[in-house]
Amino acid sequence: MVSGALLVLSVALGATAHYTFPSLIVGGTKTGDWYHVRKADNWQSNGFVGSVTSEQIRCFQATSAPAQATLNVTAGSTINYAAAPNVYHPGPMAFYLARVPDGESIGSWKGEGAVWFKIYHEQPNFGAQLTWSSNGKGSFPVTIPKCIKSGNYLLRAEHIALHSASSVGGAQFYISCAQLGVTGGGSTEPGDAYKVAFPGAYKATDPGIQININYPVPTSYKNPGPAVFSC
Ligand SMILES: *[C@@H]1O[C@H](CO)[C@@H](O)[C@H](O)[C@H]1NC(C)=O
Ligand SMILES: [Cu+2]
Repeated sequence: MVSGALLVLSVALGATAHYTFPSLIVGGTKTGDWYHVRKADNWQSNGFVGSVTSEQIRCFQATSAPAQATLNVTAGSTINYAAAPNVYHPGPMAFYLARVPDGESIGSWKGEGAVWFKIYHEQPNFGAQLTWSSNGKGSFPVTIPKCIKSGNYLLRAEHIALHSASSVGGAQFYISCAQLGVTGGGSTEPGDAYKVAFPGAYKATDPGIQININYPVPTSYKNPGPAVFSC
C-alpha cells in the first residue's frame, strides 16, 4: 500500500515537475507571460530541451520569434527572472547575455554565432547530499553588469535539471530568452574567451551535464560553458 501510494505520488510529481521561464519581475512587479520573454516552444508542455546540439538549446525556439516588447533596464541594476510554476528539479541556474549588433532589430536577431557570455551560474551546496538553492524557487535575481555597453541584449535563462543526468542525454535544459534594452552602460566588451555559441557551448558529456548527483555524492561541480564574465 505504502509503496503503491509513493509510486503514484512520484509519477504525479514527474508529470508536473517541468517548468518554463515566461516572465520578468521588475521592482516587485511581474510582467506578463511571454511579453518581454520570447515565447518558448515549451509554453504549453513545460517540457525541456534534451539535446545540447539542437537549435532549441539557444532560446528554446525551433524557429526564432520575437517577444511582444523589449524591457529597458539600467546597467548595474537587478531584475528577477520568474519560473512557472517553480524550479522543481535539482541543478544549476545560469544567465547569459548576447548583445544585438548595432543596426539589427532585437525582434528578428537570432543570436547565432559566438555572441553569448555568461553573467551568472549557480554552484551547489556540498554535504551528505548535493543541494541547490534554486530548488523549489520561482524567482531568480540577475544583475546586469554595470560596465557593458548600452544597447539591446537577449538575456538567456537556463536551468539544467540533473536528477537523471548520469547517462548521456539525461540532463534536462529549461531555457528562455528575454529582450532587454540596457541603458546607462559602460564601454566594456567581454573578450572572445567569454563568448560561446548555442548550440556549440556544451557537449553532452561535459562533466557538469553528464553527472550522477546522487552516488557517490559529488564533492565538486564544474558548471558547463565559459567562465563567468564580471566587470
Ligand atoms: C528604451 O530605451 C531606448 C534608448 O534609450 C529608448 O529609445 C526607448 O524609448 C526606451 N523604451 C521605453 C519603453 O522606455
Ligand atoms: Cu520535470
